[in-house]
Amino acid sequence: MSQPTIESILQEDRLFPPSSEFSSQAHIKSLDEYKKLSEAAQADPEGFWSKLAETELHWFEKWDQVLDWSNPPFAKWFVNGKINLSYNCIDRHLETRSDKPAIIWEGEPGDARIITYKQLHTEVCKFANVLKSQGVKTGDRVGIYMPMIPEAAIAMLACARIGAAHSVVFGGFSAEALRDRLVDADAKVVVTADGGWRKDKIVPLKPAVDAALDAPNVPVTTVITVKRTAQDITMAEGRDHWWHDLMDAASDDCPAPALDSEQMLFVLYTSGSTGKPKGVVHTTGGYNLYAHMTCKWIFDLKEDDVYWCGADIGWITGHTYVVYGALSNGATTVMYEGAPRPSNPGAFWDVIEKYKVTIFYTAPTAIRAFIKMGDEHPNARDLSSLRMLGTVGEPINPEAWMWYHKVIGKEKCPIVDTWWQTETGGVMITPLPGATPTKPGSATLPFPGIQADIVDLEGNSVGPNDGGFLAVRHPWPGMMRTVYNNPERFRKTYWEHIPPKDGKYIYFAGDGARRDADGYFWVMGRVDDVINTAGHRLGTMEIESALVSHPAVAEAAVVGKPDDLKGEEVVAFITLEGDQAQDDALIKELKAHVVSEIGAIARPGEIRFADALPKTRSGKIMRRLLRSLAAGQEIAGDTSTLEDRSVLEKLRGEGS
Ligand code: 6R9
Repeated sequence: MSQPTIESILQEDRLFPPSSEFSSQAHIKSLDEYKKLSEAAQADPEGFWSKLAETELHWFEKWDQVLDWSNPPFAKWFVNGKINLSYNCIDRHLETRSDKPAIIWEGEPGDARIITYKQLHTEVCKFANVLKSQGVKTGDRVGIYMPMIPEAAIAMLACARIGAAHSVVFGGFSAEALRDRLVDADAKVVVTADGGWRKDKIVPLKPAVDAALDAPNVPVTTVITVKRTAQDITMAEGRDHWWHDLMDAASDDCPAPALDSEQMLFVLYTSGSTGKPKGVVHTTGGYNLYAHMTCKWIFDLKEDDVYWCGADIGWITGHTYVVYGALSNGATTVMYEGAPRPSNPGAFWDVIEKYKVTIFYTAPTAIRAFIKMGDEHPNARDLSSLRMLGTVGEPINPEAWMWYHKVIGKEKCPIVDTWWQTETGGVMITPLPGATPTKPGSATLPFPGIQADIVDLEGNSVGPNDGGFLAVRHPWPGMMRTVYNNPERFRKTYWEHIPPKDGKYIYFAGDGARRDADGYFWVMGRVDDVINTAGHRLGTMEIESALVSHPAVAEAAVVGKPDDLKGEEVVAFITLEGDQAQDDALIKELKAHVVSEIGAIARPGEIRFADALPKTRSGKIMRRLLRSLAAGQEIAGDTSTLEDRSVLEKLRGEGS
């Protein structure tokens, strides 16, 4: 096992065509069919998407214009169309699927619930009425800070139903991180739970909400709490309500209103290379279509599938592929609260066996952890229900791909390695399982309608096998619309690294990639100061700000270091104020400080003390050098811009 090294990916030349058995039953049955679709979409993108919007979704009123790109980079899709995402995910299925399981939920302690489409309709209507009774209106923002329980999906769908934008904050984020996001999104209401179960322990969520709200600038006036773990919590009179009390009193009559296609659907925060996390804004109609089509074709969704996307709803993958894409297609989606843990390392395989899961979608970091835990766990379960597999979140190393293929897929399940981002709304580069021959480590080809390319900084396409920047040349319905309250940041981050040429705007994804002679994309990882650790995106700046907010720290520089399990691990180089003792106690304290500022996902694996950090003459920290040092590599490349070479000598001495 090794982390995704460029060497192992460059040596990869195996090809795995889909079986004829799989292809013959698939939505898209051959590479030829894929190519025809892609060519049609390339020739007339608007025609391609509008035809699908018409046939695949319910609209209360049709649009006047498919795409308004007159004010780039601000796109509008299905202009003046009227739609309701919750209607498309629930109401329209009631006639034919009312008793079909919409959500199969398994709690970590072994409790379980199956919620049919009819029941989901009742719950979502009631909670939409609860939100209204708390003063939530179309256009307002609602914070959601919850474990993986059905109420999380119900809360999201209820917001979508009334046109309030949700802002889901991953339950692993700290109170501080939650506060930042609630303030930025200007949320009035927060939906939470007393706690959630993870690795046999209670994650205390409501206490974190209390701490987050304990500041004068937080706009939240109402907290709604689901009772999940039943430990003692405090309830603030007037502000805090139990979910079950409000639900008991709520009517289940809440017809879905016709909302504008561009109604803000959600704000989801994600890390970038500068400043605080940015609120990625998605809107209703285009996102609905993109989530629906990608979920349908990439997972080859059929009526009888039991589909399990293992992501947490705190991430975009949970939004698009646990909730919206799956339900819009009328599928049965599995939600699992827990994680593999010492008391049950085979927890995931139990879920697959118990519910006869047919489609399983997870992250390479999880696959590498499964490999480490041992083949005996999957081998002891009946996984024969599986018919296809997927991965997302980071490049998958061919070794992990082969293990997934053999040990989980028994060499019969196509694997889709899906490249995409919070910003893109849905998958952008991916195999279609019945059509695309796969190569371990490659996300293969763009989804039909996606004009992905690899370019230099002038926006010119680079040649086969040349490295470059992953970019998209034409808008797509699932694209983010802006950064919440910060349109300039949207423009700068995504549309100006490659300057528009002749009025043509190119979306800059922030990833480096190459394309081989077959046109297959090989994504190499971020080209900016974003660390991808265990499939989670973290900005180096965010962690650095957390570190320097500790009184002992003068300066901090954070880099990623290759890691077998997580892909990358956080390594921090710091200089201290005054004559602080450089000892283990301080290291422990600083790690805990980062956890309380951001969350456990950001805990540095390593903190190294330095007398000074390597800087250019203009004062910029040379992270490239620190990355090499952290990885234990020789310093390659130019160091002539380094202001003080002795800094490097010293760091090298300490690092070895
Ligand atoms: C969906 C999601 C996005 C970043 C992206 C890239 C990395 C995601 C990948 C992949 C290689 C894949 N990434 N999928 N890299 N192959 N199949 O993960 O969204 O959390 O916003 O992260 O993740 O670096 O730019 P998000």
